[in-house]
Amino acid sequence: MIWLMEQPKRFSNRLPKRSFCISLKQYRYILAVRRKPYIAIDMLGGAYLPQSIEPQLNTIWAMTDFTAENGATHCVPGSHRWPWERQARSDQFCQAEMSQGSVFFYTGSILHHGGANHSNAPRLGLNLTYCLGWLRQEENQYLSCPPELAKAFDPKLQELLGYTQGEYALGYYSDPLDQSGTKEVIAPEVRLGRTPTQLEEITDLV
Ligand SMILES: O=C(O)CCC(=O)C(=O)O
Repeated sequence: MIWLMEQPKRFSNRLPKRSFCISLKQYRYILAVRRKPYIAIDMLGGAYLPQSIEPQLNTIWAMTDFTAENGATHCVPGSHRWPWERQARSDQFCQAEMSQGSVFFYTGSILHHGGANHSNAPRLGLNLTYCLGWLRQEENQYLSCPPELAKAFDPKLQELLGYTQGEYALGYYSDPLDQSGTKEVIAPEVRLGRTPTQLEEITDLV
């Protein structure tokens, strides 16, 4: 640990850096939603960061057509520049109507909500969101995708999940059973059976 803090530059140069990672992944299966919509901002760090910093980018992939009738995502264009507490009027929302296979991009501070589904079929979407690599992810990827599972993933996906240090002192782990005192600062990739530098050889994401 002391070694790490005293030689940050040297350590830093040897490690790939993760500039962003997956924050959340979830399927949305919207049947008939008739309750009052929950209007969301996904930039959960909003209370801590200046508004000029947008730490999150979101995507929703349409697995079925997204239509006005089946509740295509509602959002308020420009609301990422609004003060945190400003409420939207219903006439300020527009809908991300799109055909199956399309993707809707919106930043973490855009006001949005899923719409009511008035059709007879479900609306299916895949919501993948990304945050800056030095932030805590919305979904705890290390529990959702523990090393036993992540080992089999493509290295680029491993990196996106967070199995790469975001910086020299962001994300290492210690071996709790080690009594030698030599395994206090281990790169996460070691749990996946490879070294950090191997990633640099196989990916251009760093
Ligand atoms: O259902 C949707 O289309 C999006 C909903 C959503 O992203 C949310 O509720 O945070």
